[in-house]
This record gives sequence, structure tokens and C-alpha cells, in this order.
Amino acid sequence: MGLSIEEAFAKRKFREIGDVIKLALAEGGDPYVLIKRCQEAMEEIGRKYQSGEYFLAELMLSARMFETAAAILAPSLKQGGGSRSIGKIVLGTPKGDVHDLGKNIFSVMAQAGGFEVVDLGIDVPASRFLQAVRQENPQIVGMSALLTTTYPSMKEVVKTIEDAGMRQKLKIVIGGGGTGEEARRFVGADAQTLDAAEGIRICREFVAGNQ
Ligand code: B12
Repeated sequence: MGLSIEEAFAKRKFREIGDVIKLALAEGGDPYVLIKRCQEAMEEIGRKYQSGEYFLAELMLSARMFETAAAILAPSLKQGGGSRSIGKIVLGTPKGDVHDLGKNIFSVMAQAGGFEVVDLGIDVPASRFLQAVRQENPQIVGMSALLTTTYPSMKEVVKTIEDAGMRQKLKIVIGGGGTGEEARRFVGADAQTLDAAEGIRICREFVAGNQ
């Protein structure tokens, strides 16, 4: 009897997680359910980290496990969502900030939800966001930040897009631990969330023109 996804995460079986996911898929597991189970298992580790039971190494290892699982599940997730994308998101962690665990989770889940994601990575200057907006013509720009000192960088991205006359045609959503309504207002974003799944619901509403 093999390991379950939850056991693999709980025991940080980094080397085994790939095989656990492949087996679950081969046994007919629904890729959406599998990715959700990985996210919940990772969040459980996040909670234990917050309470001091686990250390940073465990949190980071579980994030890498999530990425490994997501890479294996990605082709099946895309198939299920159909080949046509429902919208495009330019995503990045703005200048001064290198935190990307949450951004990467949002990226994977948004792709699973049918979005095309152009991920600019970490420590991204405003000019690079603008360049990507021009090239990619997304409906949404997503920014992730964990440092309060990154909020001015996020604001600068919004201003740069505004100054280029492109603010009207897109929505801006921010996330990342520590952000809240105050940060959203300061930055000038349209929405803020601490939950990747809610972020995807918000993006869906944006592309449907409901917001
Ligand atoms: C992991 C971590 C690191 C890792 C980052 C590794 C990586 N690849 O990301 C390392 C060790 C590199 C690091 C470095 C630093 N860190 Co750090 N780090 C953390 C830690 C422990 C966890 C953050 C995390 O990944 N959480 C898990 C993810 C999954 O959660 P999340 O980001 O909130 O994401 C969820 C949602 O927010 C949402 N989401 C996220 N992004 C987006 C985007 C969009 C568009 C949407 C819709 C949704 C969305 O989806 C996710 C899933 O639901 C926090 C402490 C804590 N408990 O939060 C400190 C913390 C964020 N770090 C902190 C600091 C100060 C630093 C350093 C400055 C430390 C130092 N003195 O060198 C450096 C900064 C370097 C830099 N320039 O960025 C402070 C920030 C304080 C502040 N308020 O500004 C914190 C809060 C620790 C503390 N209590 O002091 N850090």
C-alpha cells in the first residue's frame, strides 16, 4: 500500500511525491481533486509553521513538493479545462521582494482554472510589468508581495501602467501574506486576497465583466 498525498506531505517525502501523484492519476484520480489535496496538505504545514511546530525548511520543502506535484498534474489540468484559455494574467512579485511560494501556488491554480499565466518571476521592476502588458495584452495583472516595503513598488507598477494609458483596459489584483484592504487602497489595485482560490474567482468575474 503506497503513501497518500496527505501522508507524503506530512512526512515531507520529497523524493516520493512525484510517484504518489503519477500513481493517483494512473488510478483515475481527478487532477482537480488531486491538486486541491496537495494545496490543503501544504496549507496544513503552513499552519504548523505559524504555530511554531515546524521550521522554515519544512515550509519551503512542502512548497517545492507542491510545485513538483503541480508540474505533473499541469497537462491533465489543462486538458480538463479545454485548450482555449478563458483569459490572460500577467503575474509577478514586484521589485524588492523575492517571496514567491504563494505566487507560484496562485499561478498553478489559475492555469488549472483555465487562465493563461505569464509569470515574470520575482523582484520585477515596474517597467518590466509594463512591457509585458504591452506585449501580452492581458485582462489582469496580478502582483504578489510579502514585505510591507514592497507596497510602494506595487503602487509604482499601477502608476506606470496608468501613465502609459493602459489602466482602463485591465484589472489589477494583489495577494500575498500581510496584504489587506489598506494595501489594496494604497496600491490602487482593484482587488486583494489572501486565498489563491478566491483570487481565481475574482479573476473569473473580471473577465466575465461582472466587476
Ligand atoms: C518563506 C519566507 C521567506 C523565504 C521566501 C522563499 C520564497 N521562495 O518565497 C525567504 C527565506 C527567502 C525569505 C526572505 C525574507 N523574508 Co520572508 N518569510 C517567509 C515566510 C516564513 C512565509 C511566507 C510564505 O511563503 N507563506 C506561504 C504562502 C503560500 O502564503 P502567501 O504568500 O500568503 O500566499 C497565499 C495567498 O496570499 C495567495 N497569494 C499570494 N500571492 C498572490 C498573488 C495574487 C495575484 C493572488 C490573487 C493571490 C496570491 O495565494 C497563496 C495561497 O493561498 C513569512 C512568514 C509568514 N509566516 O508568513 C516570512 C516574511 C514574509 N518574511 C519577512 C522578511 C522580513 C524577510 C526578509 C527581509 C528577511 C531578512 N531579514 O532577510 C527576506 C526578504 C528578502 C526579499 N527581498 O524579499 C517578513 C515580512 C515582514 C513585513 N511585514 O514586511 C515575514 C512576514 C516574516 C516576519 N514575521 O518577519 N522569507
